[in-house]
Amino acid sequence: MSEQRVEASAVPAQQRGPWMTFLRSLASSKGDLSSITAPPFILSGTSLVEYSKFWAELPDAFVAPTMILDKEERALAVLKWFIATLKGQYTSRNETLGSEKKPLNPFLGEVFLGKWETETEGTTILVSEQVSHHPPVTAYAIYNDIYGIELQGYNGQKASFATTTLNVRQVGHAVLYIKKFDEYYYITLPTLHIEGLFYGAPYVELEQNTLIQSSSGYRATIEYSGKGYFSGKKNTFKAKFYAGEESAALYTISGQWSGKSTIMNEHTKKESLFYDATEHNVVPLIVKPLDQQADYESRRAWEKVAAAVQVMDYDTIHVEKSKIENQQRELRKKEKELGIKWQRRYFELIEDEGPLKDLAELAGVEPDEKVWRFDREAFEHSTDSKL
Ligand code: 1KG
Repeated sequence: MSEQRVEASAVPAQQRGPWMTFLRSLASSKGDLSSITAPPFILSGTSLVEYSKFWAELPDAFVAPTMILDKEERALAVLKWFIATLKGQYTSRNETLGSEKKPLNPFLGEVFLGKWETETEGTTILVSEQVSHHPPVTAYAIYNDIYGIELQGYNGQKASFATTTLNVRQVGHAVLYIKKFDEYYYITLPTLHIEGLFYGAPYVELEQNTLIQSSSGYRATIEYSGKGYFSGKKNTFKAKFYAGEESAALYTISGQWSGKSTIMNEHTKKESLFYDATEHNVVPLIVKPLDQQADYESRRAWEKVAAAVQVMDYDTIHVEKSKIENQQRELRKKEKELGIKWQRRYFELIEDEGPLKDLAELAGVEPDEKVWRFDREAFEHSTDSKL
C-alpha cells in the first residue's frame, strides 16, 4: 500500500493519514459495515434507508409486466425491470457524489417515505423502514395500485476485506407480486465488491450470480463479472432464461447493466437489443418537505448531519451524529428497564409459510426461517401514509 498510490488519489491531502489508518482498520473489521468509522470525506449525507428507492426509479419498467398477458413475455419484462434497476442501485453515487460514499447508518425505526407521480403510471408508493440495528436490516415495500404490482423485501450486508477489496454479501431477498395474475417472483440479491478504495474513489462492481424464480415456472439466472485484468468490460452480466426445470435456456441476455444489453432467442438465434440503461432517465421521488415529516423520518432526523457533510464540517458531523446515537442508546436503555421491545412501524417478522417458501425451494435457495413482511394495513391507517 504505497504512499505514492495514495498520493495520486482522490483523497484530500490533509486526510491521507486518516485514510491510510482507515484502510488498515478495514482489514481487521468484523464484517458489520455500520461499525466501521470512515474518514469524513468518504461520508454521504444520505441514510442507507433511502437506498430502497433504487428499486422503482423507473415506474414504467416497474409496472410494464402487469400489461403483458403472455406469461413468458411477462417474466422477460420482470427480468428487464430488474436489470434496469441495477445502474441506479450500484452506480448512481458515482455520478452524483463523484464516487461511492459511506451512507449514514439508519437508527432503529427510521423511516423513509416517498412517491413517484407519473402521467402514465400514476402513483407509486415507497415505504422503507430500518427494522433492525444490530445487525442493520432495512425492509421496504413499493406498490402501484392502479397497475396492481407490489415489491417488498429486506436487506442487510455482511462485509469482508481481502487485500485491496471490500467484499459485501447481501442478506435478504425481494418479492414481486402481480395481482392480476396472482403471480410471485422471488428475487435474490447480488454480491458486490468495492474497487478503487486505495485511490479514495471507491466504486461498486457486482459478482457471482442471482436469480429470479417465478410462480409461473419461468426462471432467470444472472451471472455478473467486471473489468478483469486482461479482458472484460465493467458491469457485465449474462442471463439465462428458462421455462422451468429443463436445462435448455430459451433466451440468453448479455451485456452491461450500466449500458446496453442484447437478447438472443436460443431457437432462432435471432439477436436484438434487450435494454439500454443510458437511454432511461430516472423519475425523481417526491418526498414531503422536512417540516411535514415526523422526527423519525430519515431526512428530518439527519438534517443537521447532512448539512454538515455538505460543507465538510467534520466537527458538526460528529456532534450531530453523536446526539442521534445517544438518543437511540437512551431509548434502548429505557426499553430494557421497562422490559419492552421496540415495536416496528410497518413491517413484521414472520415465519415464511406462504408460497414464497416453495418458490425459494423451487429456486434452490435456502429460505430464511423468518422474513420481514409489509403490514399494509398498519401503514394505511397511519398519518405517514398521507404522502
Ligand atoms: C458502506 C459501503 C456502502 C454499501 C455497500 C452499503 C449497502 C448498499 C446496498 C447493497 C444497499 C441495498 C441497495 O438495494 C443496493 C446497495 C447499493 C450500494 C451499497 C453500498 C455501497 C457503499 O460502499 C461503502 C463502502 C465503500 C467506501 C465508501 C468506504 O468504505 C467504507 O466506508 C467501509 C465501511
